[in-house]
Amino acid sequence: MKHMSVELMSELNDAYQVPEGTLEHLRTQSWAPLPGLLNADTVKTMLEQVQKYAAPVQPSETEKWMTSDEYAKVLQSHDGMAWTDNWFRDLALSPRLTGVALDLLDESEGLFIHDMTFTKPGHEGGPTPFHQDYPFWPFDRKGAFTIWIAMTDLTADMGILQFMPGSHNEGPLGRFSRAPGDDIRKAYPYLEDKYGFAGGTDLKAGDATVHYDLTVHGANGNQTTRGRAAYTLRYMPTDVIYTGAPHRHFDAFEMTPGELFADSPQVPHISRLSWLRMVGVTRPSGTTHRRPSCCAGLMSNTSISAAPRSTVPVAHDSVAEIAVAEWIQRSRIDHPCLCRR
Ligand SMILES: O=C(O)CCC(=O)C(=O)O
Repeated sequence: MKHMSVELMSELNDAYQVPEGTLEHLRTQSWAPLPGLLNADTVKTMLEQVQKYAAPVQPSETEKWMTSDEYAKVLQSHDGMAWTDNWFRDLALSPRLTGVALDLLDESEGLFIHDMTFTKPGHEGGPTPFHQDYPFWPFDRKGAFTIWIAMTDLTADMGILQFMPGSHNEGPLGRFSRAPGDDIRKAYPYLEDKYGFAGGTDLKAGDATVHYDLTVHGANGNQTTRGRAAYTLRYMPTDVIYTGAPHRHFDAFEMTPGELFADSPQVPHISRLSWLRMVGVTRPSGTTHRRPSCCAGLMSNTSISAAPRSTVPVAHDSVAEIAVAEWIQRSRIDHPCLCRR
């Protein structure tokens, strides 16, 4: 499958300045806005890529609710594109998106784990029942989050994602799916009064929100005639262990319960290296590259010289300084695995 165009890639090499207070907002409110994460041209191309190339989600035995006609009126999805299509891989591992993910993880390294579209059909697309994501995922701990990106201009009456602020502090509340009627509020009627709702307001194409895997979230129905299209990217910390709970996307990784996701060749690592590449700084001479096992044979260990100071754009000086300091301190680099399996 084809890679991203140079023009688009150069835009995705541009840092997104996460608005001040975003991490604090996420930690206290369970979600946060990321206005203008991508520009309208990028999401237009993204929508075209989805429509042209992506296959609809293939639910597994444990997710039969996703195949029902009722569910098709709530959401229609594609997922795992970044595991089959270089275009989506390039997007998910771009400096712009990995930079945001690392800022939200508040770490210098993390993992990219999943991508998925969520289109709520026009002509009375049903509401998305409120739920948490974590109970469906084979993760031994919390910490993953979803970046939900509007693929066109969206208005509130299209059923934009809403969040219960503070609800991630409840811990896992059990499996409530996105199937019509299976709403977490039925089992926990107190949630609505305790937390209320946030989000759900108009978004421009390329605006995004982020929510934790434990955040209780859902959406109203789509009262317009236009489909409400969103693309999501999911990232998580490096210390999460695979539990073996069935899940159509993670099953394909063929992991052993108890294994670190970080050790799976199917799971791309993200690190501040993306930033280093972006600002034109490369490896100091004499250091070697620690390769994930999946890339063995595809790349050779190399010694690369640091780029001349003058290649670092002035606007990114502070970012470059921080990244270089972290890099030298760690004395080794993991890099996103770009090989296909
Ligand atoms: O887009 C929607 O309505 C649901 C999305 C969702 O549940 C998620 O991003 O975790």
